[in-house]
Amino acid sequence: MTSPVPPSSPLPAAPVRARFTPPATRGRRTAAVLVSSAVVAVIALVAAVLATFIGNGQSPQVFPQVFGHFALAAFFAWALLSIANALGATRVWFLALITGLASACLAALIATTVTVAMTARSPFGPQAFLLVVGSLVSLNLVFILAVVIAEVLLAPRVLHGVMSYAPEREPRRLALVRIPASNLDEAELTHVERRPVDQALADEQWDNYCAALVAEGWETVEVDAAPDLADSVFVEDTVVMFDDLAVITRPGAESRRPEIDAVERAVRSLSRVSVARIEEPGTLDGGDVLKVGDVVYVGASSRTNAEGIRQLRELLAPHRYTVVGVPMSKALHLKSAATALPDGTVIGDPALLDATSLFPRFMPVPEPEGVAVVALSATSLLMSAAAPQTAAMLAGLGYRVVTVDISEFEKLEGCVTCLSVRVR
Ligand code: CIR
Repeated sequence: MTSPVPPSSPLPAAPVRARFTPPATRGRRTAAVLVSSAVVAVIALVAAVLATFIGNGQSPQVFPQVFGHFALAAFFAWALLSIANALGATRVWFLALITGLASACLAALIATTVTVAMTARSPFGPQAFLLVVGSLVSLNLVFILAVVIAEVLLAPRVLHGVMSYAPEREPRRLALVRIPASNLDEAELTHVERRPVDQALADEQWDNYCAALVAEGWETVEVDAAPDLADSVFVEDTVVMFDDLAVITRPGAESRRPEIDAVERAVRSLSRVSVARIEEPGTLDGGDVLKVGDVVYVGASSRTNAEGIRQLRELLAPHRYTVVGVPMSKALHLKSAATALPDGTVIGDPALLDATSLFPRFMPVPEPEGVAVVALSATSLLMSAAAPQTAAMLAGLGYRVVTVDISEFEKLEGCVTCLSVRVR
């Protein structure tokens, strides 16, 4: 976890894209074509056998006689429709109608020719020919009509259904992290005095932080290292995840803007993620974004401006989230002052918040370092070892509390939340 990776190269600005749908693979398309044709063929087989059974006074002897014939016709119809559907016959109804009709007639003719060849005394005479052709409007009529109707009405739906079928999979729990830079002493400071940082200890603390995530079932995904971007370890500020949507931020501190390119590359490497960006003149730090269920609280801080909040609101409008602006004048970020428990209760330091009344359920914590918790699951929390009273308080509320020492990052105004981004 501590190996240096080459610095990032710039990426072109990406337009806002709609929710990502993975393109259907060739295998999936082939399966969809075969299944949709098979559905049509089976429906026609059943309809034709039933119609013949009813038309012959519901005599059970009819079944063995006609089943073989219609099974053969259905097989040929399936083969012909598979070719037609693979070529796009189901895209428009009249194409489906024409190909359905042609395939059904051809399949019926072939099957009837085979049946006649096996049963008639002179299978290749004019009488046999008339019998075969005439079957299109007699014996095979229901079969042909059933193929046409099913090909027009059902095949496109089945095809689309198979193509877009996505079985529920156990979601992977991914967390983006970024190895500390080698110039931590040059990190931005806003509300605290500069104190020397022990670089080796910081590296060790970061390793332990990542190990704590892994131990709790999170898979860490490392963003390419940026050894000379002092604040790059605080990866939370550069991207915010909303289900499958990754919003690449535009950090409020100029020195932090070069951090985002490698972060964008990392999120683009994840499957099923679409990417949007906060654009100039908007600024937004991920540390100002607190998600509580469907509500997204966004701190209007020295790092996040009104335009940044407006853009985020616009990006999230088509999704299930509501953006609530929170005035922030006493702390670096909203999440430097408040975070949320898995049950949605916001915990924080009232002295650092302009207004606690914005949160429907708010609970003050006894230590400033205790305001930040990372919800590892519905029942467990990660928090700073510097807030033992808060840890005890939250354990008393039934949470399993995992603590990590992040003293070197706290010297840089960082907290447990800002060292990772959970992809959720
Ligand atoms: C900064 O001022 O940007 C960093 N020194 C600290 C960022 C901490 N990020 C966060 O709490 N989300």
